[in-house]
Formats: sequence, C-alpha cells, structure tokens
Amino acid sequence: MKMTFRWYGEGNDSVPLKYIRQIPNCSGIMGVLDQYAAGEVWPEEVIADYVKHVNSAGLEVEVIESVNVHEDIKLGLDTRDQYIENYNQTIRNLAKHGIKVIVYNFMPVFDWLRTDLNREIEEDGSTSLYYDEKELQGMTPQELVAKTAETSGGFTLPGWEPDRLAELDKVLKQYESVDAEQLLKNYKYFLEGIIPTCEEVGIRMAVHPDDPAWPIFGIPRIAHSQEQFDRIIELVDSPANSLCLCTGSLGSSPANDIPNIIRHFAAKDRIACAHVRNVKYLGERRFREASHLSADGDLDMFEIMLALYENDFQGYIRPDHGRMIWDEQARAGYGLYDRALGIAYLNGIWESLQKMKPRQ
Ligand code: DNO
Repeated sequence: MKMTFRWYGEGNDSVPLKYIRQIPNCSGIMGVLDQYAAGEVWPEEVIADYVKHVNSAGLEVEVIESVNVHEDIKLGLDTRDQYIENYNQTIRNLAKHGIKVIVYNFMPVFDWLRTDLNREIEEDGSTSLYYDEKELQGMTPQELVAKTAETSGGFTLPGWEPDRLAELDKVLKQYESVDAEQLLKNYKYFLEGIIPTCEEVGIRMAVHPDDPAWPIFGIPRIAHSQEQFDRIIELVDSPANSLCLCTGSLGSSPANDIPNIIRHFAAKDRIACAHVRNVKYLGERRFREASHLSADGDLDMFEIMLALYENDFQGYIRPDHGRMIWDEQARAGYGLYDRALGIAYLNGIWESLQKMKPRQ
C-alpha cells in the first residue's frame, strides 16, 4: 500500500506540503483542483504545474479526488454528452502527468454531508464532524447549506463548492423525476462514455460511497452497500471501474460489515484506493467521527487493515476526517494533527501485520 494525505492546494489548505512530507511513511498526496467547476476541462498546463509543485516538495501525486460529475450527467439530460467529452479530456490530461486514480462520486446534489462540523466531544474537548438524521429532518436543504457555509471557517468543503450549490432549488426540483433505477441507468451511460478512455490511458476510476450511507432529503442515492457496489462494478466490467473504499462513509451504517466488504471487492481487484477512518455510533442514524483508534469508535481498524493486507492491497490509502485537536484551525475534518496521528497508527498496524504474517 502507499500511504497518502489529502491536500487542497497552495493557499487553499492550512497544512503545508513540507509538513505532509514529514509524516512517517507518507509518500504522496491525494490532490484536488477545486477551482474548476463540475463539467469544466482541467487544463493540462495547470495540472503539469500542480504535479511539479507537489513533486518538488518530495511527494507523489498519483491520485486526484473530486473530478466532480456534472449534475446533467446524473440527471441524464441531453447536454450530458458534452460534459462526458469534457470529463474524458480531463482524464487524458491527468494521465499525461502521472495520475493513476481519479476519486469521484455519483451522489446527486450533495457530496458528504453532516449536521454539525464542529461538535465538541465531551470526553476530551476536541471537536469532530457530527450527523443526526433528526436534526436533518428539521432543516431544508437550503438551511443545511447555509449552516455548513457559516460554520466552515471560510474553507470550501469538498462537494460543497459554491457553483454546485448556486442552483440548488432548480436541481432539487429536477431530481423529483429521477428515481434510483433511473440514476443507475444514467450512471451506466456515464461509465460507458468514460471507461474506454480510462483503459486507453491507464487510469482507474474510484467511486466514493454515499456519505452518510443512505438517501437524504428524499433524493436517490445508489452507492452505499456491497450489493449496490456489485451492481455498479457490473455496469461496465473493467478494473478501470473501481471503488474508493471509504470505511467511515460505508461504516456510517452499522449494517455494512467493512472487513467483509473489503475482502469481497479486493478479491475482484476493484479497490483502487481506500480512505481509512473511524466513526462512533450515537443512536439510530446518529454518529460522530472518532480518532482512528479502534477503541475510540465502532469500526475495527485492525480487522480493516488485516482485510487489506491479506488481499495484498497495492493501492493508495489515506487517513480521513480527523478531529480538531490541540486548538488547530483548519478545514473541518482536514487538519494536520489528528490525521497525522491516524497515519502513525495505521502504519503501526501495517508493520505488525508484515512482521507477524510475512509474505513468501
Ligand atoms: C470526503 C471526501 C469526499 C470525496 C469525494 C470524491 O471527505 O472523501 O469528498 O473526495 O466524494 O468525489
């Protein structure tokens, strides 16, 4: 496995690249160019400069996150062909500069979503991301967007880019006529349009699970269980059509057995990368994020890393959604300290596995 760290770009992240370079065993970043709206082509020269900049800090960038899919593609509108063509161009441009995996999602309207970005954890005074379905039901989507923007400390959150949300009312209305089956059909059309390009240039698409792992605001969602991912990888049967196995997103639902899901998809070689983090259940559809330590949450990190190890996982891993500790001021979920602690811990598990179960 290759250990990496999500980084938002110079001037857009509170964590400098040189700090990331100093985290033990962290060889690269999962990068973002979020100045581009969904549907726009990412220009080759901008990608080239970005990669050069990251490399000059001694880090690799082989994974890019959030090449966002335009809503017209998810809605299946006539305009989708142009956006698919643009997506193909971005894929080609990224491949030319060494990108191997693109993490994306097919969640309508919203990416990951929480009802509180800075919930205090009483036991230790740190804060973390928090979700309560009851609170969500008392809000309109517009209110949630406003609250998220007000409490994000001035940072743009992944999937909450202003352009995406500017047309919220219109887009929500358009989804009234799209159910889960239709969304899946639109997804197939998208994959048929891009996977041949990926195969040609050597890129793997890694779909991120819905987070939380159920539909919200009555909008369909189709990527939050093993059965659904089985359907997704069958839409176009190619290793280029793979998963970003996010333990915390899938793990927001106790019904998902994460180590088993890992075994299932790793055996088929459909996990291109993994986001490894922990969650703590607080009640029915109510959870908060925890430190990575197994004992602090409800996911068993040892079993998760064991499932990856036993399947000889060669992909990229990163920690995810750290708590805010030691008075750090950063983008919610994306500070340095707790995610660096997460890496140190995951490294420790991996080293134990290597020494206890050496490969022949
Ligand atoms: C959340 C991230 C996601 C992910 C996107 C990919 O913390 O893991 O925002 O990058 O869903 O499109």
